[in-house]
Amino acid sequence: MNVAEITSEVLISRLAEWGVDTVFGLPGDGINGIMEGLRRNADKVRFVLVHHEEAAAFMACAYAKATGKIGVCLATSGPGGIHLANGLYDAKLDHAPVLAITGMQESSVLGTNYQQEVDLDRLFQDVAVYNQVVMNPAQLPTLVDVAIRTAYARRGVAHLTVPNDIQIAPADKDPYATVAPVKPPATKPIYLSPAVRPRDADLRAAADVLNAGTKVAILAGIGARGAGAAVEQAADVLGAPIIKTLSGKMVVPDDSPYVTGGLGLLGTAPSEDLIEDADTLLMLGTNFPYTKFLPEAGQAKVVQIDIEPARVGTRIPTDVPLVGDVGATLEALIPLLTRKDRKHLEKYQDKVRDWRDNMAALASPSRTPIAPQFLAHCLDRLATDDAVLTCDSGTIATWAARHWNIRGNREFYLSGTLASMAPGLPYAVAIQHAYPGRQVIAFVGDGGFAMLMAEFHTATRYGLPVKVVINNNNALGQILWEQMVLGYPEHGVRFGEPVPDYAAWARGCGGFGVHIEKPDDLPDALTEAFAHPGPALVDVAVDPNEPPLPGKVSYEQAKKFAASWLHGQPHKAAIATTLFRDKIQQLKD
Ligand SMILES: Cc1ncc(C[n+]2csc(CCOP(=O)(O)OP(=O)(O)O)c2C)c(N)n1
Ligand SMILES: [Mg+2]
Repeated sequence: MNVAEITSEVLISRLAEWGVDTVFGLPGDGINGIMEGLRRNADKVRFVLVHHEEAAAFMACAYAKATGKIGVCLATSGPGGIHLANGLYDAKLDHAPVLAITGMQESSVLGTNYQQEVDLDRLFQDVAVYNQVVMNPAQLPTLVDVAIRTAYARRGVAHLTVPNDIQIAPADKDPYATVAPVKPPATKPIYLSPAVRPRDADLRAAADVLNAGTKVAILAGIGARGAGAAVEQAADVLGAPIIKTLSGKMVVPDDSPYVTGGLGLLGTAPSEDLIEDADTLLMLGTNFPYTKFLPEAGQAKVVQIDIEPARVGTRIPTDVPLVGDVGATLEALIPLLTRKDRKHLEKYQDKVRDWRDNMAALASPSRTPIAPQFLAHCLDRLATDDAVLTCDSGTIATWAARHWNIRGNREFYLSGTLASMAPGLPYAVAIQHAYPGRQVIAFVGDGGFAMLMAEFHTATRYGLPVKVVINNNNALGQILWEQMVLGYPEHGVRFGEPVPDYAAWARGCGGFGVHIEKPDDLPDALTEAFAHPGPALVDVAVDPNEPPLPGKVSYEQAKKFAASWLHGQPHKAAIATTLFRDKIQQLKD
């Protein structure tokens, strides 16, 4: 039997022509026509069935971040679409090109408060850079082309929502009379990114500022990705240490002689010192939000390179804003720079050595309960040189920032600007799907894991050998410390008893699962999990009273911390031992 082509087939086959090979989603009565389009194109586009649409959106976001190609997610009308929202905001805030496709009630009932009727186009008005209801089969495939091109060009979320009747309408149907001179446009599935390089005069002005500086600092963000060699070359000529934002961690290896580590609450003391000390700052592809950790206005001359004109100069008064691709711009800028002596750089290399010694002391295996730093250190030591680490928001991000080292071809992804809980596991599933041969590890909090833990079953169903390592403090650890730093005793942040058996969940899904409480058992458990051919989970009970201390504790922070104690902070003894023991450990080593 010859099956007539339906509009959804045009939608999906156009995605394939754009090079889309995967759609992450979950079916529903609002997208049964689109599912049929996927079924008919199953040889070209794989449908990955998830357990929660939020995870599908995180997966599309991670797929885009890791491959550079558009990530696509699919959800049904009403609740399905609503579930996508958090993952789509993650893509928006981290500038990842994502296409969200949703269903909508039949066009004949729209506006009648029909079952599940939610105006998803209105709901996504804020998150989307392109947002359209498909009203007529004749709009496809053009709207797919415009949506994807816009998502790439504006680095954000495009949304197409398709009513049920349009999804299964004959693809060649144009049911309405057109009014002259209208004719649907014919378009092609192609986008080529422009090469952007600043004007020569602006490059000269930037070079003048950088050449005049005596203490230059570089702050590199994810926008410098792919330009790591040029960033190090600039650091070499300028004798300038490199600070990396957390999102930009993989831009330059952590063992680079120029790197001082991260900045901000989960950064390093040498990076903070450097910012206080610098007379010139070169910002590369970063929109680092924590202005409190940037130089005071007037302290340093600033040159900032960013691809987005509106972003340059939003955080700090910028003397020379350069709009351009970081790699292309540095290539043009470096020949204009004069070489500086090594004094400033060497001072920070000494500080970094001391800082690393302190961090190593905190990662001691002799601390019980297991120190989260020891866990992160073991991960770092035992993972491959091309491992991809995904991470949740929470104290885990601090441990990963400080103890997970970028070396070889390692990569690192997290929800950078939205800083959402729970992306670690869905990110890992999507990245493993994109790179089946690579070691992909999700380093997650117990709070974040519990939110989307069903996606471990997605990994086992698809045979995706992701490794999940839970930094299990049985608490919303990050918030516990935030409350204390505000001067308030903790409240509503510990999960208490009974403690769930996440390892049993992993085994129940058909994967490897183990629960670890003793430091001595940890390296072997990780080794076994990493060697396991399928998905594996290591649930590690870590010390819940281990504070993710900032690189430099300020007097104000210490005072507030003390206030929370006076106001009745529970677990004081355990926390005191932790803090005190750290001091002893640092003094001893
Ligand atoms: C969706 C969402 N809800 C709440 C928060 C606020 N928040 C940030 S970190 C955190 C604690 C996370 O707990 P867990 O995943 O166990 O990590 P931990 O801090 O304990 O290492 C919370 C509640 C958030 N960022 N995202
Ligand atoms: Mg936790």
